[in-house]
Amino acid sequence: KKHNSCIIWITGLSASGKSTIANKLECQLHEMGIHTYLLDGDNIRHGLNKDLSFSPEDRRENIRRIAEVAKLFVDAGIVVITAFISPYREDRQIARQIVERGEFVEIYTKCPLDVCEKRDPKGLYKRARAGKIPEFTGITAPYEKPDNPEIIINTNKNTIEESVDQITKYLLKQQII
Ligand code: GGZ
Repeated sequence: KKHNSCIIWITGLSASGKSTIANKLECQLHEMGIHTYLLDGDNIRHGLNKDLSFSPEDRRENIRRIAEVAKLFVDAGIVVITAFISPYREDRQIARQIVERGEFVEIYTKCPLDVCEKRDPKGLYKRARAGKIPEFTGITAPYEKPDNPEIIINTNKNTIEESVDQITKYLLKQQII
C-alpha cells in the first residue's frame, strides 16, 4: 500500500501507556500493510543513547538524536513511531521542526500522575518517592504538557483498542495512510 511517511511522536509520563499504545498501533498498521519502525527505550536508551542520563541536558540530547534517526526512517519511506517521555515542550518542538510540516504527529498519552503512580509497573515511582531515583519525571523532574498536540489520548478512560482506533482514524483523515 502506498502511504506517506511520518513521525508519530508519543509523549507522556512514565506508565501513561506510551509503549502499550505504540506496540498496538504498530500491529494495526502492519495489518493494513504499512511499513513501520518503532523507536523506544529498549532500542535507543540501551543502544545509541546509552551514554545519556536523565538530566535536562541529556534528555534534550536524547530527543534530538531520536528525532534525527526518525527523520532518516521517514526519508526511507517508513512510518516511525516513537515512545519517549520527552518532557520538555521546547525539545519536542525541535523534534517537530526536523521533518516537514504535516509529517509530525504529536500524541499525548494523558493520564493523571496519581493513576500512573498507582500503575507503577516497574516500581519506579515507589523508588523515586523513596529518593532512590533522582530527577524522576512527575516526582522530582517536570513534565510539560503539550499545548497543541495533534491527538490527546485519555489512557485512564479509553481502552487500548479505542486509542489505536483514534490514531488510525486521524492518519486516514489526514491522508497520511
Ligand atoms: C524518568 C526514568 C528515569 C527518570 C529511568 N525519569 O517507565 P519506563 O522507565 O519504562 O520509562 C522511563 C524511561 C524514560 O526514558 P525516556 O528516554 O523516555 O525519557 S526522556 O524522554 O525524558 O529522555 C523509565 C526510565 O526510563 N527512567 N530513570 N529519572 N524516567
